[in-house]
Amino acid sequence: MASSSNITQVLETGSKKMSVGDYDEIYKFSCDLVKRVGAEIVAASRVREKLYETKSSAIDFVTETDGRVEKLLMDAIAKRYPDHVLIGEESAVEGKHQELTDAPTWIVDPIDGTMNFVHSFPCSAISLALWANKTAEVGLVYNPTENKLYSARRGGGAFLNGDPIHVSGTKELSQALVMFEVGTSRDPAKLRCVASNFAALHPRIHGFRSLGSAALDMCMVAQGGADAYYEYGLHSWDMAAGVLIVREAGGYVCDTTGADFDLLSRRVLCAANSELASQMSPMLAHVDLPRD
Ligand code: LIP
Repeated sequence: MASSSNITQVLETGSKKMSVGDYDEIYKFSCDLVKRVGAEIVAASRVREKLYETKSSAIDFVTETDGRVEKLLMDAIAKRYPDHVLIGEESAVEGKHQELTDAPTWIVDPIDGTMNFVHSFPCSAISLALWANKTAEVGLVYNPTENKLYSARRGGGAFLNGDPIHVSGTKELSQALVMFEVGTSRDPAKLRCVASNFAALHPRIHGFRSLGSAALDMCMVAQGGADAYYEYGLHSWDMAAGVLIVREAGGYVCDTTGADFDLLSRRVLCAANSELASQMSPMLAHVDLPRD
């Protein structure tokens, strides 16, 4: 796992100075927390028929487990770091909108891949990230049913269950395995964008894959199992940890237009390298979505 003994290095954040030692502690705390709370998801997964409600669309699901896991994560973080800001998927849905500021901010998705969780398709993950000064410092994506913990610290590399991971070396789009998601919206403009991008890319790549979890798709790029991933319609909590894991695995993260990545923009393009991203972005059709 990443660590640093240089506890004298001090980094400015919005509300207080954070040392590398602080981030070491946060990293360890976060790894322990997702492992502990992930057991709740495993236990709930054993129930075959799961109750769910819908949120933004008829295929955007939330379960009692999403809310309970988010509360367990948020309560533990608030107890340990009472002056840090919290942004959570389910809290946001309840109307607790939280701006991203320079302050140390935890961004929490209790179950990324809720549709998978409802269907017992074993690709769901807790996504937990700490951002400070609008920069990702710590990112964890934990698939508890498969006991896979992807983790990264800024400048410290990316890991799967403690072993270093790296993106693939694929630079040619014609050789690429590309991940994408249809997403949880049935908005016609969004679906036209998804269909158009599929049609544009499909004849030019090796193939498409989808895991049904944005966070796990990004981790698959980070570990070199896929070469790129793009999606429209995401939220900050889907991407906050995964983008750091991709970058720390040596990958490239940008906006789907090729511009700088913006966590609140609802879209992302991750690739094994900038060469691959620059072949993809001109081919993608875009859709305007309200910012987070
Ligand atoms: C969902 C992702 C899914 C993606 C959706 C959404 P949720 O997150 O897992 O892969 O296509 O845009 O972000 O709602 O399950 O946390």
